[in-house]
Amino acid sequence: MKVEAITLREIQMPLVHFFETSFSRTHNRRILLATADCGGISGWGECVAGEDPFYSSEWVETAWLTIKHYLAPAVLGRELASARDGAALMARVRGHRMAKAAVENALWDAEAKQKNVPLWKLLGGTRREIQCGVSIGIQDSVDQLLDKIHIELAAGYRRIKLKVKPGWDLKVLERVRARWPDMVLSCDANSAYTLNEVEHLRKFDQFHLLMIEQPLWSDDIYYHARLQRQLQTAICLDESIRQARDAAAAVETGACRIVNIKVGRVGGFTEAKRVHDVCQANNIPVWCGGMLESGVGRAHNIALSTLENFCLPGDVSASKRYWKEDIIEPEVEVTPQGTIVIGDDPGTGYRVREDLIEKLTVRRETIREAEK
Ligand code: OSB
Ligand code: MG
Repeated sequence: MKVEAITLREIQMPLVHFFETSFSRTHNRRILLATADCGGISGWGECVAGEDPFYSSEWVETAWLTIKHYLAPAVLGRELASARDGAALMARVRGHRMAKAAVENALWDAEAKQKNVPLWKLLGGTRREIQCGVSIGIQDSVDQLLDKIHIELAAGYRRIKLKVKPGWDLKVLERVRARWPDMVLSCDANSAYTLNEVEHLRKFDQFHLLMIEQPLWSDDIYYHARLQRQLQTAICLDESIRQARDAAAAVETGACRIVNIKVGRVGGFTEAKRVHDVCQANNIPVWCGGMLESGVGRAHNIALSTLENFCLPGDVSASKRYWKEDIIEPEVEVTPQGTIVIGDDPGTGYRVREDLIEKLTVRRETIREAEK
């Protein structure tokens, strides 16, 4: 597989409903898509970097420049035996994992198409149906939140995750639990607390949450281990796990009992598989996180979720929860039982709607070997 060109596109898509976390509120997504042209086949990848460097240090502009100046030149013109080789060629660049994942995942997509196999099989997946949960952002009122939860439970979703922050936490959880005492519920703080708030965080235990995601600093493992010893609720790490070595350190120190795997956060499918394997070897269940992806990234998350140790419902939900019209066909649909059924079609099993992408594109650039 020879990589002849990498094309970057920025598309803009308004969310059906704003999404608010402890760090920001998003109404409109700027999404960077990367395509890798390899011998007449185009593989697609999505960069999950945000509009701002608030979830992590990466954002759309750094990803664009890093791919253009370093990552695309590292793989262009090279004869790759597999997408995994692409990851190795880009390894010299430190960090910039979301940018790397966009390119590497485009190569995996191309490889699956070239070999005429489903991407999920190429990744080593086994599941034929995956379990879905939803992540519900901070709302303007608790009543609005309760309405949203009601809608998602009626749609069949198997786990509700609520975004929390100081001032939108215990009182909200109390009202939610009062109405649904038994539903599978978790929360995600996106690093909104510190160790000064241990007593406060201990109060979360009364709500019997499946987990509390990333309560402390986004780059921390050690203090999460201290916190985990003082909580009954399982800690799940998201931001802190950037590579398999972090997962190993988290396991060794007892910093979490569950891991959220986001393929963009860890730099691509190759590292995501390694994180999965480290967790599996240590009996740590994992689930697939989301970054408000368009259909391209969503389809990749679905493929990843078929790996064996993805045994908890992921933040992988239907296209229509985010978009009026998604850029893949068919759109991602969730069964009334809250699952996504995995097909046998080659590649992701979803066709990329290039006509629609063309209309949504605000900038585009193709990088070729000659321009190295
Ligand atoms: O922490 O999981 C997170 C969205 C943007 C940034 C960070 C996170 C999220 C979500 C949304 O929780 C998950 C989804 O795509 O539905
Ligand atoms: Mg999270």
